[in-house]
Amino acid sequence: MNSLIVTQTTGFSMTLIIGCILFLLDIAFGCPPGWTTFNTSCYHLSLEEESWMDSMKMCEIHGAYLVHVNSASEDTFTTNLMVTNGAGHAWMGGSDWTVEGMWVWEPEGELIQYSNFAGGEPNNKDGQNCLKKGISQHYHWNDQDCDRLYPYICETTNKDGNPVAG
Ligand SMILES: [Ca+2]
Ligand SMILES: [Ca+2]
Repeated sequence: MNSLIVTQTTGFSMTLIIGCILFLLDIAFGCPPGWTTFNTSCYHLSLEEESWMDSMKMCEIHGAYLVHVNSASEDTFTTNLMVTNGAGHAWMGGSDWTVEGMWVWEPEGELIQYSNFAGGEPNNKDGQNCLKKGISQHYHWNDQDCDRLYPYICETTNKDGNPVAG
């Protein structure tokens, strides 16, 4: 009887250990299910339309942030992600809420270096403070009313910080 309990306990422990190893391997070598790898980050496009604020919150709930597009290649990647998934528009994590005309990546407030605004944008029309891109401006960037509802892209860093193939 005792040996049966020991065997069951050992079996359970082994299952737990193997489960932990697989979990750690997943963290070390790729993005979670439903997330796409690009360079050192994982991305998730949500087709559920939310305000900029709720998009930000949903990303944070999932341990991520509303996407920071820091380069032309990341810009192209995120546009392709939108086109592939049929999202005509998407929120990004930029805003000029704090200082009008000073665009930063939220929530840290890092100044936006690379940008790809459409001609005539950002125009702050009726007080637009939130960053999006969409098909109507050929996926160039635009400042928009933060309460508008759009799909959105969350980004989180790959836990090992290294590019992952595939
Ligand atoms: Ca503005
Ligand atoms: Ca605008």
